[in-house]
Amino acid sequence: MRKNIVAGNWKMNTTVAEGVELAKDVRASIEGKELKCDVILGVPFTHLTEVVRAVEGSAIKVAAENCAAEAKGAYTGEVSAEMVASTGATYVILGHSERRSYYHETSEILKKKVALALANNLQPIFCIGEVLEEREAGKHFEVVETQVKEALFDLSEADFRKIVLAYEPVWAIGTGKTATSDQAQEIHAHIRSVIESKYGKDVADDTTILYGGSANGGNAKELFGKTDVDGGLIGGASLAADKFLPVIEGF
Ligand code: 3PY
Repeated sequence: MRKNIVAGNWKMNTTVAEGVELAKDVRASIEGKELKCDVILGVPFTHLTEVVRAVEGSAIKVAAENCAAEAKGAYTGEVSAEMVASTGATYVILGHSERRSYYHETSEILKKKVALALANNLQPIFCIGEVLEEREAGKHFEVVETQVKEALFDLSEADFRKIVLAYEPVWAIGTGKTATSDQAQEIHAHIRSVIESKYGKDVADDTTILYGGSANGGNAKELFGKTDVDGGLIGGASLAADKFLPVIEGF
């Protein structure tokens, strides 16, 4: 069954103490409310254990923002999927455009990360999206299609069903620009049709596809109102409970 999800992506923000406070504030803000979506907090590695503890017993789930492409060993500074899972986190954000562009993460690397995440019972929130020049050249459909096919289409149907996709147009990340809800709908529908071509209609219908890129309390309702937009991966607006709550309530 397709789920609605609102996931925060804290990126490289907050100390551990600040992150725990933020997690507690988000928890308090949703307590007793009937939510129409699952809520996930994507937090830095250093925060995972403490944030998992802070949200224990609530409906909130925790995600890492990345994991290593190797299982274990001499990879100084890396954090494996197994380590992430051992904190109690249940999701991992993979392939965010900041990772693809600043850390040169290719589809080949991401494929390994996805496999390790799944092997450790972590659900990938897999990000795809085009840069401005690609959109202006009318290549956005082709770009996201290639990103999905290259990294995910070797998965079995059972494993593909564990993937949450997040469409994040790179030109809308940290720029204050958001895709219009019609632009989001058009490309989400395309992504769903690409999934259908490989895994069939049931899987395509059941796949959660989030929108990301300057989504906030002001535009969430409009975006989430579209048939193929199943929630959001939220950057800046996830860094304060009073800004995140209106997004969570955007359904
Ligand atoms: C943004 O909202 O800017 C994001 O990058 C979310 O991942």
